[in-house]
Amino acid sequence: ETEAAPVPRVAVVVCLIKGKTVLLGRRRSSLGDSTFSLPGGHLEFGESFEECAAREVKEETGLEIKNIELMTVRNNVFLDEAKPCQYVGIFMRAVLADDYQVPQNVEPNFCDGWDWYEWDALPKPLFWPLENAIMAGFNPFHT
Ligand code: 8DG
Ligand code: MG
Ligand code: MG
Repeated sequence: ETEAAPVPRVAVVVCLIKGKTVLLGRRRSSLGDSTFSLPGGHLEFGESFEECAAREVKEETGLEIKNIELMTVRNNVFLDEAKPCQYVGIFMRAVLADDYQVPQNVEPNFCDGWDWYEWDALPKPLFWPLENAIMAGFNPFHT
């Protein structure tokens, strides 16, 4: 059996902000296993970035979001993986539609659970695309 050559894909990730905190979950995935990452996933055909952000956050956490905005774009190439891959990472920012919502771990096979973390005290290790973005100056609290 032959596999198709890899192609770059688009991922939309969401910095969901509540007060001084952001929502992170520990990944259960061959890519970045046990590191902390933002909710997000693959852009589907025909979707806007905002629609994808809302859908992925809902699918993974059960949360409804609003004020969804584009923050930055990153090119993440995973060459050291068994299956090399590349993601154009679209970083969005959003807030809860209603502050009383509590995140649910809707996909427990892919995530240990979601929690709010202070931006100045993020958990370690972060998923490296997120770590790299922060080292390059990404900060969802700066406009
Ligand atoms: P889907 O089937 O729901 O569409 O995808 P998923 O299972 O939710 O995919 P994912 O791994 O959560 O996200 C897709 C890719 O996005 C991931 O493999 C690598 C890339 N990505 C980054 N940065 C981040 C990040 O901070 N969080 C997430 N979740 N993905 C990220 O480059
Ligand atoms: Mg997903
Ligand atoms: Mg995901």
